[in-house]
Amino acid sequence: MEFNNLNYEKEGKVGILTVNRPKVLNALNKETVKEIKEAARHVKEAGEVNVLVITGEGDKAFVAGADISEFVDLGLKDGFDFSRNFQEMTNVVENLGIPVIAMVNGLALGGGCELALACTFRILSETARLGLPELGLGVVPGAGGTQRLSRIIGKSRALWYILTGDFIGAQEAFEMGLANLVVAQDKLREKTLELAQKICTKGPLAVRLALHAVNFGMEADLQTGLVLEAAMTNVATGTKDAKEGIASFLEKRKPEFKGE
Ligand code: CO8
Repeated sequence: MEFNNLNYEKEGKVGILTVNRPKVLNALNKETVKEIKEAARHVKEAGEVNVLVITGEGDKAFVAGADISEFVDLGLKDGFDFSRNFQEMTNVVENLGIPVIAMVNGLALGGGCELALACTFRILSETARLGLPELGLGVVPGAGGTQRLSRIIGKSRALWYILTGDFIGAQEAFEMGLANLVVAQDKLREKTLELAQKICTKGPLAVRLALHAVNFGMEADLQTGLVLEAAMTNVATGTKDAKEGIASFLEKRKPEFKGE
């Protein structure tokens, strides 16, 4: 895949997508948002990787938000489409069908923080900071931030960070369950790939089904979620991967999953 603002590489069954606009701290202009959506769709359709990592170029920023220079001409009716375009990007990432790890190498602000919130996991370098500074610009965190931050850290805490614009340090983020792991900057890639490789040893179809059960079940009431869980379990038990996983256990060997 060739892009103007992204790099894409593969390490085995792990895809690594890097936002590459370091001069503006990897801020997302319209073209980059379009490219992230295209890259995510390609990853989904090609089925070549079992985990996707998203990160930013350099060691200063993951993504410092939407590109503010593109806000200048926004009028009354434009904000809705602008927001929905960013939401499409975060929705595609959240529902990719494979785990997506935000490898947060620095500042993740505004739309960058919202991109990280849509990922399955967030691994932060010790120097990383997250924040939703949009209200200071007179706009709203419109890339899913008002909804996803509240769901992850709770309504009251989310409102605190949205209304104050205070940045959240890496350790603080870990303590409130917003970061899954905090590591030294020079170990960030290694530890992220370690997690990605661990997930790659699991049955890929079961991974996908579990993601669906959690992502969609969480939005429903408990009994509906449990029925969804049972349906996902039923799909899983019919796969060749499940036969292989169970046989490998009984035969005391490692499973060889084919995603079938
Ligand atoms: N957009 C455009 N350019 C940016 C952005 C950005 N978000 N962030 C940084 N840059 C540019 C700077 O303008 C600067 O460019 P130049 O060298 O040409 O002056 C360069 O990157 C380096 O930045 P700084 O010199 O400012 O670096 P500092 O270390 O001094 O400061 C900060 C770093 C604190 C990150 C500072 O750059 C900053 O505050 N940036 C803006 C952060 C921000 O407010 N992000 C949220 C944007 S709004 C958003 O994301 C909304 C998404 C949802 C859609 C909403 C619908 C309306």
